[in-house]
Amino acid sequence: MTNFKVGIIGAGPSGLAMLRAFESEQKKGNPIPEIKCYEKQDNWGGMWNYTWRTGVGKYGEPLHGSMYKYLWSNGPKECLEFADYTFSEHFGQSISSYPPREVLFDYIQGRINQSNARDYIQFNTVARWVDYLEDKQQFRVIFDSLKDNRTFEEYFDYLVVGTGHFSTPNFPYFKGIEDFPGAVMHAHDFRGADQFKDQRLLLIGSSYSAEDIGVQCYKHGSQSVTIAYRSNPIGCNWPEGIKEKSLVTHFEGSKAFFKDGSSEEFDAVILCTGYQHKFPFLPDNMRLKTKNRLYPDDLYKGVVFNHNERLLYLGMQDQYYTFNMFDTQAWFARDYMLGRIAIPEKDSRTKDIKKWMDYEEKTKTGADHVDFQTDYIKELISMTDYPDFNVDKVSDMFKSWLKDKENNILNYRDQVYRSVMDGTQAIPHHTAWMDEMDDSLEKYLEESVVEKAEAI
Ligand code: FAD
Ligand code: NA7
Repeated sequence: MTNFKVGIIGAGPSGLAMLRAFESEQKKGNPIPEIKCYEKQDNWGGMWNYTWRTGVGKYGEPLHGSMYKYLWSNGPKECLEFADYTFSEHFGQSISSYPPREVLFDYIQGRINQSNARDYIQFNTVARWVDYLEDKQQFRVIFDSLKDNRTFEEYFDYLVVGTGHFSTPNFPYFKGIEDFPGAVMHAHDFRGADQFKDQRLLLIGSSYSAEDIGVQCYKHGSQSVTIAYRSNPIGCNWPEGIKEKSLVTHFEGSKAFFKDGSSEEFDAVILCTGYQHKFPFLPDNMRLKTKNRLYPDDLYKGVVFNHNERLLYLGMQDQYYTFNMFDTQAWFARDYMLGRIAIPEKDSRTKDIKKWMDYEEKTKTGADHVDFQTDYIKELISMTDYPDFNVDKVSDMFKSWLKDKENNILNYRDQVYRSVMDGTQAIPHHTAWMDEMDDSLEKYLEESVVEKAEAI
């Protein structure tokens, strides 16, 4: 059955994967439902659509972006590569394994530009509220068209939420922080390391944001970087100038006090304390309530909302795999909506969710987490015609990446990997990552060409 209507909220990598999944079906000559996608920003790409703004966007909406200048991929690109559109196909040459932000954005756009996906997307349009009409078995969604300041509503048989979950800060309070004289911000508002040059920087949190913002600031000339952890230190081989400490207990002026009894003066504080899953457009009974974990509760196969089978979520997991995981979810979502995948009754779904959550509970190390997400993706791939790829090899690459980071956090981005999608061997970037200050697409590609020519 295809005479139904699908609404997609968000045109980041997850929302775009949903569009791509339907498009691939259409290309086979099969009918697809009526699709509409709504994106509050003026372009697609989600997090990868970088903005210099902080706080609110140009129409006064809470700003989505948490990306910053100088961000280079924090994992090998070979681990996130689309199975149906490779980096080699896009760039026509081999590139390094850890490209900068703009290069990854270009890659995302390359795939979607091959289609008429833009025709399905209404930009500058924010989902404000959703009701589920039991009698009609439809969602009524209220939108605001930001450009012309107009409210309107649409009805859908299925609703796909792809609004991301690294946008609304988790902003804990530390006693005395209100009197700290220097800059205090959350990682969400961090736009680049420049302003922290020569400063003594304190980062609170011990996950990806703390690790990467710390290393970026070190690279761009901060005087010192101190990372304060709550549960576990990151535990890399830190260079002189970066160190880890136990959690901050309180501040007195510019001095931070730590759990280990020590204290130290700082010039700036960045809270790298993670994000909240936030869905202000959804009522409580449709809202996903979870922290950042590998298997959020209430999502059958990580996608179908257990309390309303017509509500789907994409990309809500903590992420090792990203772009290709969103694809596998979108392909599953597509086939489910098209009636090709039958899902069991609620009790069985609940049991299946619990099985995965129990498995997650047993994971301890980074390698265990990678294995978990690898198994999850394998299951999804086995259910659809998403191009099969060697997920075990990708899993091995993730594990090497974890080791590379542990060994040397400053040069792991100089390592190169081989694509499992088309066998292309990445080439080293011409300049060591620590010395490369220009992260523009032009410079990156220009230099890669030189590198390639030299290699011949
Ligand atoms: P998002 O990219 O967040 O996109 C969600 C979209 O939904 C946005 O465009 C937003 O405007 C829109 N939206 C939100 N609310 C509404 C609404 N109410 N109405 C309409 N539209 C709405 N991943 C990697 O693979 N490699 C990396 O190096 C990497 N680095 C990262 C660095 C940072 C700082 C962050 C925050 C994330 C990073 N990620 C990285 C993970 C990144 O989140 C994913 O790669 C990817 O962007 C997630 O896609 P998404 O579509 O699920 O969410
Ligand atoms: P994460 O990965 O969710 O990590 C959040 C971190 O914040 C984690 O270390 C938490 O410590 C820490 N945290 C949370 N609350 C507190 C409080 N109250 N006090 C101290 N520390 C706290 O978020 P990230 O921003 O690092 O990464 C998100 C994405 O952005 C990621 O995918 C990257 O690609 C970029 P815990 O370990 O729970 O004790």
